Amino acid sequence: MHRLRTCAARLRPLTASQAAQTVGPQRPITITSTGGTRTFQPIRCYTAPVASEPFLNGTSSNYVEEMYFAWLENPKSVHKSWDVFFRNANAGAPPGAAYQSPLALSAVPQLSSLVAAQPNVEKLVEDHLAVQSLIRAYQVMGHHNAQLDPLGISCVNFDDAPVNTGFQDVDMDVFKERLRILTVGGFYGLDESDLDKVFRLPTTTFIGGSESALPLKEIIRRLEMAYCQHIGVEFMFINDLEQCQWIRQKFETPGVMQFTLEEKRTLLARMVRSTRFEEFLQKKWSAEKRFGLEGCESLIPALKTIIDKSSENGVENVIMGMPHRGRLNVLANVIRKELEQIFCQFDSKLEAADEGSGDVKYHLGMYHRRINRVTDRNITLSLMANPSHLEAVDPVVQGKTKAEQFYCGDNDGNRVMSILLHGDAAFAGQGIVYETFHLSDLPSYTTHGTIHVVANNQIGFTTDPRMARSSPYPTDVARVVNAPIFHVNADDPEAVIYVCKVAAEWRATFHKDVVVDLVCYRRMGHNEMDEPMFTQPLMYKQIKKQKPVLQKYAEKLIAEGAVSRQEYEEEIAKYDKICEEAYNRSKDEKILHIKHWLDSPWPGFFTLDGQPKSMSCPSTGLTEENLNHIGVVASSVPVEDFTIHGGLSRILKSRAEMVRNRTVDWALGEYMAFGSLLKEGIHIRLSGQDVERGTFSHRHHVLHDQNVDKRTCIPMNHLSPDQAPYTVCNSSLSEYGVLGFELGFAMASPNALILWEAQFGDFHNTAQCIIDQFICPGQAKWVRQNGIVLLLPHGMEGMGPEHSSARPERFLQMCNDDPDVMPPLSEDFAVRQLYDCNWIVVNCSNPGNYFHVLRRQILLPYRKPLIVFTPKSLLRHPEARSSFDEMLPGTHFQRLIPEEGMAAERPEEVKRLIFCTGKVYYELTKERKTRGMDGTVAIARIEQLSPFPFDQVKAESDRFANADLVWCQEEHKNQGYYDYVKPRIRTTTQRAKPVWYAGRDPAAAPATGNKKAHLVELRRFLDTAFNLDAFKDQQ
Ligand SMILES: Cc1ncc(C[n+]2csc(CCOP(=O)(O)OP(=O)(O)O)c2C)c(N)n1
Repeated sequence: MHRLRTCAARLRPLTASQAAQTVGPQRPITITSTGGTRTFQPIRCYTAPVASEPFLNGTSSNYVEEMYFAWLENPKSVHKSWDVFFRNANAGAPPGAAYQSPLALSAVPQLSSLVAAQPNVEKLVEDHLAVQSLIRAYQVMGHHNAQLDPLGISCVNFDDAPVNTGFQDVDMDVFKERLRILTVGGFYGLDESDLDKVFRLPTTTFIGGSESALPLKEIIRRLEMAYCQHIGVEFMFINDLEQCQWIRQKFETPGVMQFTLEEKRTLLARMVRSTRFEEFLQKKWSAEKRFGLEGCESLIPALKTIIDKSSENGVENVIMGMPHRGRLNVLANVIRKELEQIFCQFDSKLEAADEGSGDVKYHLGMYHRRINRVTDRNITLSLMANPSHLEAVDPVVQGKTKAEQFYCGDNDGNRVMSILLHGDAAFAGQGIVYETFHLSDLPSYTTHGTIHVVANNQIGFTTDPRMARSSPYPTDVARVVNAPIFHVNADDPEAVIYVCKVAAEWRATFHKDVVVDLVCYRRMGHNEMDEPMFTQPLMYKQIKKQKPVLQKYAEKLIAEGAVSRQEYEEEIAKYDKICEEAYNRSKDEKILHIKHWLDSPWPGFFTLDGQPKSMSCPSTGLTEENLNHIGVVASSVPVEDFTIHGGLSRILKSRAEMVRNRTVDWALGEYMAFGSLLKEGIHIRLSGQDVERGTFSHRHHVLHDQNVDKRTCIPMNHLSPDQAPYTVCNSSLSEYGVLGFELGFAMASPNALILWEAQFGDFHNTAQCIIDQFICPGQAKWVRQNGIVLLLPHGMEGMGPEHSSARPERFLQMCNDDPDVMPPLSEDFAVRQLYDCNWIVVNCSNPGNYFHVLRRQILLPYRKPLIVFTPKSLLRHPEARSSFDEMLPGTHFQRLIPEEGMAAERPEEVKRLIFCTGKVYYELTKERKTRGMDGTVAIARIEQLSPFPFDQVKAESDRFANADLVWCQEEHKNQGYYDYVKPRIRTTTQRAKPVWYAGRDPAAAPATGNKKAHLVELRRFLDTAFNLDAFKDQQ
């Protein structure tokens, strides 16, 4: 079989794309229509294919392949000219020499015995090849000629002589013109005289239905019907024959787009709801922004069809993400949020309940479980809350979907799925779309197929597509993952719901992404207050003439007799009444509750009022036995006949040694935290670039058999039979996408520890949007807690401006604790303070404290994001170790590690108290020792930077009452922690003492690229830190 494929492949001519030699820029083309003049970029045009045989071209390959397979089975089953050709090719004839025309055959003595020519066979073969090519041309390029634009002013083919589309009676001139466009100039030798000839249909088409041969005229008509009406199917780039065949069957089979009366009436009713909802809002709140759906009303039946069909296929949970456009309509008519809850969002007089700062109405999320009326099955629908930042929610939806699949054991995505909606400009422009697509087929990130729906209103705010993208369609990004793209004219609701059905079936069949491109228009401006005529005057003149789609569809059904005018009007009146009644009820609402807009409830985690069940955190320590057990697993290979790398054996041995000595290094401390939580039934997922081994080769959570390819072992999953599963996964090289994904994963359940590790801390800035828009303010905007953990390697180690700083200043600047107010101290101060903060920022100086903070993350009675600045050189620093004693029952995370050395013995004699955080502590203690200042300088480590340990900092400065106060950091003065800690330390002393600075000078870059300069800077700030006169002249 393999040989057969290779041989066929050798015979196959190059495809157009393989043969492409130049992709030359072309002049933009101007199209004039009744609606005005628009200019478009031309599509990329490839040069003519280079065939390996003179008569072969890119589109005849399937035919030749079929012939070849038939010949292999029985050489007599094909025409003799093919027989000769295949024999010669198999005998190794070079390209161009294998084919012998019948005349030449007789002239070549050594082949003369093989065949004798038949006069018209060559023409017959050529004509069949031409028909085959024609069919293929429609399959490949037909979408360029489909009538996709409801306004009729755009033409994706960008040709200045657009052909009439949808012709049914074949006019040879039109046909030639069509072929010229479809085949980039080729005409295949077919002529008018061929139109009535009957041709056998290849197996790569379904236009014949039950017939295997058709007259050319009918072939063309059927191809036109399948590919050049209101649906443009873009799929021939998919490199899977079965998938291509599946799509061909769905769109080519005659009569495939039939709807029952019932379906048409349901569709009309859905169009009524979609249209009248916007009209109702416009009538009641004409001066309010709502980003209405006018011009793309068929989005609502589109989504409902996808959901119905998916529910029919067994899906029980649909997670959706979408931008502003039509969001309220989707909430009302797809998710079925109570209308009064939506309407009261428009009431500016309503007071907000004090649950956070809230968000505008077209960003809020929603969760709803209900019965799907079409399938009569339960379905849970959620729309994720999102920020204004377009497409940022995409990976979040995927992560949440993956988590829901994980928790219900849905390994193939049969029960849980995601739908992502996009605007055309954002889909083409935002890189996160690409990052999200690239997660779609990765084992630890796949959600087994997402259905993407693009509300392609052919404009982005004020920008035309020709300025918004360099690709013909806004959807081209989907081609990278071989997702089929169904373009559809949104003014044809039946075509829309047909492609949506096919999209849902595609997902259910292949578990891969698919795109529905709803080509529509935007009746109003970008929002209802906006004037579109400033920038798109001709387009909007056309839009003003455009009959609304509901009206068009209703007239069609009335003309067909599917509904009467009276029934249609009753349907409208019925929905208007529903809206009016809800509007009246909405006036009874007195308070706006954001919690009504929760997209991810955590049943059972909070009290019924949504409060934490306690305000305390138990000890995060473990028994000696438990520590030992996890330590043993961490230093062993729990499967038999598994050969690990020699270097790793040494690492495991040294771990075993540490366990015997009752100590942990960084990696082992992390192991203890993860292992114990897993044993307590908490799922752990650690994701990021190269996290399995660890960027710094310290972790080694996945062992690789050195003798068997791809054989791996995760010891953490061998802890105990009833443990929770551990997922550790190397991610794609993405920060924005992967962090968004993990954030979404963490939303699904509070009973899991989800960690994202940046390769180096500074790389988090390519995911800044997820941090700024979701992690930092998520709870305040959407009353939604999240316990995600960010591990950000950080430290000035002479590695240059990059790879050094995780930018602590940025995280700290976004903390919501007040620098100037000393919070009231109480017994549960530490837990309360954590409850009130927007996120927790820590820099642990030893593995024991890291262990505790990870465990605390789960043992707290609520969830907050945790930002951990993690070390690099400390991973192997001999002093950065912790004893089991610091991790036993009764021990806790230390927010501040006070001075415990010689200075603590006579605190009154201490002249200086240095506060610091993280790795610089080790540099300070070394320097202090060298200078013999252990008794005069105290050093306290602030391990939890935010919320700031006001109480413990105060206790420490009170203890060393005669000392001056210094903040020492290795970062530059305008970076790091200084600006954050200084006012807070001053608050603890009631501003009685100044807080001096010892650290690097202000700088633009986070670190120098020069190792020597790095060391000089270090020396300088250490000198300052220990020079007791350093600040005298500043006093
Ligand atoms: C990341 C980001 N950049 C810019 C904006 C500002 N903005 C809001 S809507 C919009 C146009 C979006 O166009 P499109 O994606 O086609 O959706 P439409 O509004 O046309 O439905 C822009 C630029 C934004 N919200 N997000």
